[in-house]
Amino acid sequence: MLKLYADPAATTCRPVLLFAAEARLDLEIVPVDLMAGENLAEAFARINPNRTVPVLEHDGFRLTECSAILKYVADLISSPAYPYQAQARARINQWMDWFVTLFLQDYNYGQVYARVLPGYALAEPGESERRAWHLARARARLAVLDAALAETGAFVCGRQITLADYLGACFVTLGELIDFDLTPHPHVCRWIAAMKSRPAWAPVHAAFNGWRNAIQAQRQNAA
Ligand SMILES: N[C@@H](CCC(=O)N[C@@H](CS)C(=O)NCC(=O)O)C(=O)O
Repeated sequence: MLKLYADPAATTCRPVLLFAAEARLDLEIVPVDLMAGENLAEAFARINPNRTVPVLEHDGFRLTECSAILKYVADLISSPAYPYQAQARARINQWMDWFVTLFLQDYNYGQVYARVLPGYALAEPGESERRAWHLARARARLAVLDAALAETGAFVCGRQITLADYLGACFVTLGELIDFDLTPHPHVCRWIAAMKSRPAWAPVHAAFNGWRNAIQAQRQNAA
C-alpha cells in the first residue's frame, strides 16, 4: 500500500500528486496542512524529523525528498517517464538535480518564498539587494531551461514527458504566487502551457490555485 503525507498546495508535493494521478497510482493521501503547522507536531516529526512534506510510505519503507519519491514510484510501475536506459536516465537525473538545487535556491527561495511566506524574508538591511541578486540568477537559470526546451521542441529531456517535467513545471508555476513574468522565456511558457493542458493538472492544482488566488486578491486589495 502506498501512502503519501502531503500538503496538496506545496511545491514539493504537487509533482508527486500529478505523476500519481496520471499514472493512476493507488495512493492514499494523508493531508498535512502546512499553513496550520501540522508538520511541526511531534507526531509528524516521528514520521519525518525534517518536518517537511512529502513523505512516502510503502509497506513499512519510508522515503522523503520529492525527487527520490518520484523516481521510486516511477520504478515501481516501470514508467516510461523514467526509462532504464543509462544515458536517458542520467539526463533526467541531471535536470531533476538542477531543479532541486540551482533553480530552487534562486527562484523558489530567493524570489517566491521571500515574498509570500513569513520567515523567509530576512528583516535586515540588504534584503532587497539579496532579492535582486537572486532575481538575476533566477533569470539566468530560466534562460538555460528555455534553451534546453528550444532544443527539444517539447519536454525538458526530449520529445517524451519525463519525471523532470513533472518536477520542473510544478517548481516554475510557483512563480504565479508573485505573478512572476515568464514572457522573456517563450519556450518555458510553451512548455508550461503544455503541462497545464494535461487533464490531471487542474484537479491536482485545485488547492494551489486557491492559495494563488487568495494571495493575488490580497495584493489587489493592498494596492
Ligand atoms: N528537499 C525536500 C524539501 C521538502 C520541503 O521543504 N517541503 C516543504 C513544502 S514545499 C515543507 O514541507 N515545508 C515546511 C517547513 O519547512 O516548515 C524535498 O525535495 O522534498
